[in-house]
Amino acid sequence: MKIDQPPDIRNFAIVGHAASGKTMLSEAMLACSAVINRMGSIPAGTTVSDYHVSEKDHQISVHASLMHTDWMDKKFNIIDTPGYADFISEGLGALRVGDFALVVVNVHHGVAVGTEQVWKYATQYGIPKIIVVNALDKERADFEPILRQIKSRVGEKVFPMNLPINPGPGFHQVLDVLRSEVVTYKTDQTGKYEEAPATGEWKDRVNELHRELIEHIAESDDSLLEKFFDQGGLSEEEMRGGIHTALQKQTFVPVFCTSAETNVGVARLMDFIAKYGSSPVDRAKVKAFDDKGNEAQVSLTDPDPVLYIFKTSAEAQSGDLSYFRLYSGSIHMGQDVYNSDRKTTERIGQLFVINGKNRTSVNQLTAGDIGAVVKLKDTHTGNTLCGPKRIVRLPKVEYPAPNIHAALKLRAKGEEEKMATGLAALHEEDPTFLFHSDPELHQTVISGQGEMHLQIIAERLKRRYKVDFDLNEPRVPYRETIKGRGESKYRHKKQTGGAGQFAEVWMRVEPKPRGSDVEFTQSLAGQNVDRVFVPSVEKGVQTACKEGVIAGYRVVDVKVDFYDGKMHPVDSKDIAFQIAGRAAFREAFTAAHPCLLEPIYEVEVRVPEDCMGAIIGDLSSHRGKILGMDTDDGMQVVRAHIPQKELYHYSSRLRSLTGGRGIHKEKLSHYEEMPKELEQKVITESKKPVEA
Ligand SMILES: Nc1nc2c(ncn2[C@@H]2O[C@H](COP(=O)(O)OP(=O)(O)OP(=O)(O)O)[C@@H](O)[C@H]2O)c(=O)[nH]1
Ligand SMILES: [Mg+2]
Repeated sequence: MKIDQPPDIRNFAIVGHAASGKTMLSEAMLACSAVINRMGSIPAGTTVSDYHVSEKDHQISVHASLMHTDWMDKKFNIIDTPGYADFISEGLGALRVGDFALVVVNVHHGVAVGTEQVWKYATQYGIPKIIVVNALDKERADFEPILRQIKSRVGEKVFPMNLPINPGPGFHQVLDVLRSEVVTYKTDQTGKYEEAPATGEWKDRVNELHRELIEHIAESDDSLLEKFFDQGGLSEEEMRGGIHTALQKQTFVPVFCTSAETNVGVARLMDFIAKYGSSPVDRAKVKAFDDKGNEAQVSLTDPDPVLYIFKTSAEAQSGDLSYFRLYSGSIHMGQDVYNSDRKTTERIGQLFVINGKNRTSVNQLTAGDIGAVVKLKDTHTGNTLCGPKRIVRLPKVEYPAPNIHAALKLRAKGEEEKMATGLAALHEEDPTFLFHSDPELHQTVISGQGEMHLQIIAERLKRRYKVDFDLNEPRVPYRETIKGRGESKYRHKKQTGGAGQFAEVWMRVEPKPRGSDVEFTQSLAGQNVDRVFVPSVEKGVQTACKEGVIAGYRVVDVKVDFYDGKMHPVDSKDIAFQIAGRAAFREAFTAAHPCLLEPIYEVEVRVPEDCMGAIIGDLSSHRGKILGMDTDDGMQVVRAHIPQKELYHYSSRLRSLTGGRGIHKEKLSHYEEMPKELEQKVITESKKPVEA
């Protein structure tokens, strides 16, 4: 078996805005390199990458897919990622293990929010980017305005490595700037081409661009500049070394133009990746932590294996897989490794290289490579596996917090366990999908990155785990409190049949400041009540507070004082004082001007300038209070307080108000008294009988 050495490996993530053509681009790469005989299509659901049911149904990518192929003696590990912001976790995992990012921009969409997002993440991970402007075969495809737009966003260092000669329907010719050639592609999706020297105006254009390119790469190599002036031009050979370094330093960002659908321009892009693209050697040392949590380094040449698990997939028929990248050493079946996050030892099972749903078993993989292993029992996405001799942990991907929530209500009783198993497995597969069961409000809340995310998760739960349910608006955890003082003298007496019960509890309640919960005190003076009953009364009060008094919500911010009462020498007992304590509290509470509090969230909304009016209007009309505004990285940032009730589906509202360009973060801030008419609605609602 051929072992791929680190300099011969190209690990890259294909990222970009939704529907920019990433999946078709990966498909075209596989066709060029004859992994597949002919290209599949998105409408027919036949691409290698989008093989999951949800991807075929919705005609979008939902999962990151791993593919691999050979090109010019280099092994390409291609990770095609979804463009929808809802599935960002998949792209983050891919960028985490890629050595560079291929950022696809659709000529019709231009640079969009999705593009900016992935750009930011790739920058955070410190990997170079190569831009692909795709769909040049489309009606009215115009390359120059897009190039200008990219330059205005990214900077003048953006440089076209090829130019479309005949953009629009029938597009099949590009000017190869490096080689001064006109490349004519076949339009039968094979990606085959012929080349001829550029002449006339194209020749002039190439010379002009060479000069520009030299300037970009001269930062890494002065001698090139001299040669260029001596010879009046440079060969591809002469530029080669400089390009690789300039790409690493991102003193220039190459741009390619393609039509992924017709496989035009893709082969030469692959040539470029093989010759100049980053290899694991370019990131030979990565940051890690040792077993004491101190910073350490993992080097490509270290003998012990270090693997990062960037994805876990559950495949209905063929079993679960953990996808990993090896940062050092090698790995083979049967090898024992240590999971430094879980602190357990695991034995590596069958190893695979992957093309979409197809797996090819391999004996061994070595440093720099990407593959998959049959899921280990206690190894999860984000974990590091290492050799037992040197324990290290690689930094995990930080996923964005969820921005949408729904309550999951089972249609049939008895499916709770199936549901719990399903939810846990789905979370394992997708760390941005969260769930929790809320005993206070008797609901299971699922949370994710957008409406589409929750929809796809719900479909998967139904299909795979056969549970039937509805998704509803989650119940809001209101709170009950009081605005004034109240008193009660409650007598509990039961003397019919069996042992009697007697207890009398005198109680005072008064408000406490927000966020201070319930404080129970006793100030009994004489001997009217034995002190052994104080805990009983307290228990009764706690029960009442948990159950709520006016609308069934937990009581907070109240001081309760048990100051006197009466007892009976025989009939007074624990249970009697619990009952009296509970009832006395309810009475005193009711007399003390009770009211409801609602949870208020602090939101941070990031939107482009031109959306500010709409965003602020929307927040105000949903009882939001603006706390402040700021600019950051060309975006407007609005901070506001808004009741939780009004946040339901806010992420969808924000997307539609901003054309998908806005994002928000939310966190619970505090509780506040709510408007009277809304309070009344909640109280009335709570009196309705609970549905079976
Ligand atoms: N005309 C034309 N259509 C294209 C091209 N590339 C992709 N498409 C079409 O555009 C649509 C989206 O393509 P995909 O490859 O699924 O795009 P994607 O970026 O992978 O989309 P997501 O993964 O869902 O974000 C599909 O209908 C493709 O057939 C292209 O170069 N030219
Ligand atoms: Mg896709």
